[in-house]
Amino acid sequence: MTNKPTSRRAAARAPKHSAGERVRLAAFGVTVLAVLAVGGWLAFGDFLTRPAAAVGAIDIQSSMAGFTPSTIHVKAGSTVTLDWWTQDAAMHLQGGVHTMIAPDLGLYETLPAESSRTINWTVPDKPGMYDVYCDSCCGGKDSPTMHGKIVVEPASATLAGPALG
Ligand SMILES: [Cu+2]
Repeated sequence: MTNKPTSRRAAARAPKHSAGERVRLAAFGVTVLAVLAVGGWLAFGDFLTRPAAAVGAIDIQSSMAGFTPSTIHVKAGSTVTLDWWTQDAAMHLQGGVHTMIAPDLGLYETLPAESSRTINWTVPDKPGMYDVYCDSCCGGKDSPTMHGKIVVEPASATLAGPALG
């Protein structure tokens, strides 16, 4: 006398997805991929489309959010290369440009809409922390958002941030 309860129980336990469940699982997978793709594009879109910075240069973006990064470190007396770029359209910018103004450091530069430019700048031998601002968009000098900092380190110092010198 034989019975086979084991195989019957195994069959009952085996996962069996109905067609409806398979469609729901597939839809879930597609949704997850779509969310990841959109999130990735939002997070990294700028990196994919922006111009590549030259090796050793300081990459600076101007946008409606101000300068990115908002603080840079440079060495007193050194000559640094700033790779400055923006994706903003001219209609958002006074005179069609972003500006980079640091009166104490002798900086007064302009950047046309949707462009990039390289500035070779000899940092004055004046260690300290200086204000830099854009005066041609989003409220300009009066808007805290449009201000950044340039930290001029003594020539002998070890630089803390992204820097050159
Ligand atoms: Cu600006």
